[in-house]
Amino acid sequence: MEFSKINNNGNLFMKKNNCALFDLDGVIVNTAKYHYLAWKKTAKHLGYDLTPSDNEQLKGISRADSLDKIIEWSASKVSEQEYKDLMQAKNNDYLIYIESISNEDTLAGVQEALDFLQAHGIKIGLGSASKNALPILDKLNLTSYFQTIVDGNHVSRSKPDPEVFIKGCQALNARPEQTVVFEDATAGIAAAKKAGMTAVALGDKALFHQADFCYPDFTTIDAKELTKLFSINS
Ligand code: B16
Ligand code: MG
Repeated sequence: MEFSKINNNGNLFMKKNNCALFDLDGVIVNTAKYHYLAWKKTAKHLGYDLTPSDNEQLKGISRADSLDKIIEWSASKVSEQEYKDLMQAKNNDYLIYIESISNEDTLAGVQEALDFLQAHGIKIGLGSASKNALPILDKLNLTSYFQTIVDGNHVSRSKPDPEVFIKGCQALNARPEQTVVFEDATAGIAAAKKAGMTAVALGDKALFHQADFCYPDFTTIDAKELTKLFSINS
């Protein structure tokens, strides 16, 4: 998004977006489906049938916050030890699902977008709730695009708290109002807006009331759209 501002000297100047923060699960790679399958098993263990609509509320939030919600929905009582075991079991199941992912699993259009942004000098960072973000990026062979990686190991508050995006923006020495966030979760869009950033949603428009822009996926965010989003001179 391009902003026109009058500076202290009364001159007109243009502010361009120069920083891109990417969510991981559901934006770069469809690991969201594996989180869903693993949580569905946890929920079943607690006697609850997790639905796709429940799952929308789990997207983008931390592992512990996700388990808390499932325990609440299933009206279960779990001991401290059982809680730890459920967390571990879910992650073990998830790790099995993602074991065989490779560069071919990168969602269509993502690598082209990363190439375009990199070629145009846009700072690129990752802002993910996942504690498994780094091994996933490595498997996709995308790690080198990211000048900073902020993930679930670096934050104490889960999306919709803006912490993950604020940290990413700071690490890149960028300004929130010049940062564009790509997200697939309503919690992530809320976090981006709280951080004062431009929020771009990937998915069904009906889900994202707070987003500044919404696209079905990265195949529709081509060079022309990126040029607009970052006000790049072509
Ligand atoms: P992990 P994102 C999030 O990643 C997922 O959307 C969410 O479903 C998951 O619970 C969370 O990471 C924690 O993941 O269990 O791997 O630490 O969308 O913020 O990239
Ligand atoms: Mg996501």
